[in-house]
Amino acid sequence: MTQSLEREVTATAANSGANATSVFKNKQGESVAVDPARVDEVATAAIKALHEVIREKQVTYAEYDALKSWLISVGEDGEWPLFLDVWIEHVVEEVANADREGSKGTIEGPYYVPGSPQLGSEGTLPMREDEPGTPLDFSGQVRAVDGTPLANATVDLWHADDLGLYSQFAPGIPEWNLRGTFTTDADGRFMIHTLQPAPYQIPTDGSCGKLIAAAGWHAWRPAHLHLKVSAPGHLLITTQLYFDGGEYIDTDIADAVKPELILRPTAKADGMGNEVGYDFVLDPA
Ligand code: MBD
Ligand code: FE
Repeated sequence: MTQSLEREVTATAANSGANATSVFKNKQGESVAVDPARVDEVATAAIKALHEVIREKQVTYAEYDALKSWLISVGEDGEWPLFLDVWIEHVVEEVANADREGSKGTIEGPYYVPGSPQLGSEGTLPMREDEPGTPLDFSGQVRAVDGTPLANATVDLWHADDLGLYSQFAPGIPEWNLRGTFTTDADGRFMIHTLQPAPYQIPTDGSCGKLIAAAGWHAWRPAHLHLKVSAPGHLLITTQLYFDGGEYIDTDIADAVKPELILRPTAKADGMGNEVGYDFVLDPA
């Protein structure tokens, strides 16, 4: 068996689901108190919306039982983070960031881990010696909405490898592979050396994969870079950047592509891969 086939086999839904669940639990800590009136309002509306679907689609008992088994398996596979981030999060992001003037955000997804290696204003993401992919020089400037460059801003970047796998969520990949934290220089600038990622396929062997297959959908997200950009006194922006003309760019299963987030890399003059620039504008806190 080739190395890549072996990795595809061992990168199971249960494996990445369990990791995504524990990463989320760490982030969440103790659950926050929520106003009962707000729970009543939102939970009542959500349950009512489902009732409407059942009436409109004339859902049968067989279908209700199929839903029940599927929901049970989403929990058993640890795929609640994946399910929610693929099909629900983009609307939460839309509502949360509707009033921002700065750069567009988009969903975080289930695979962010805080605390990646600090690499200064210019550096190379940690990667294996034989890491496959086209080199990409990704540079830019972080600014306030009034145009002031923001020195000491943080640019936290993470992305999948050439097989679409994320370190810490698939076995056999070094801990911080393709994850790093950069700090802008006195002019608000950064320069990141990495590789162009490949499209990402939702694990097909878990309950999310079963839903996708049962519905006849495709299971793919276009190739993307994930970023969190922040600076003191400004709102943190969680976003993703995509590649012009890339596969699935118009049919992202997670519905998280926006026209403002599409990069157009060009070949470097020295023939050493591609380069692209992208600036981030942060709203005041
Ligand atoms: C991903 O890589 C991702 O970014 C999202 C949003 C969901 C699943 C996998
Ligand atoms: Fe992703």
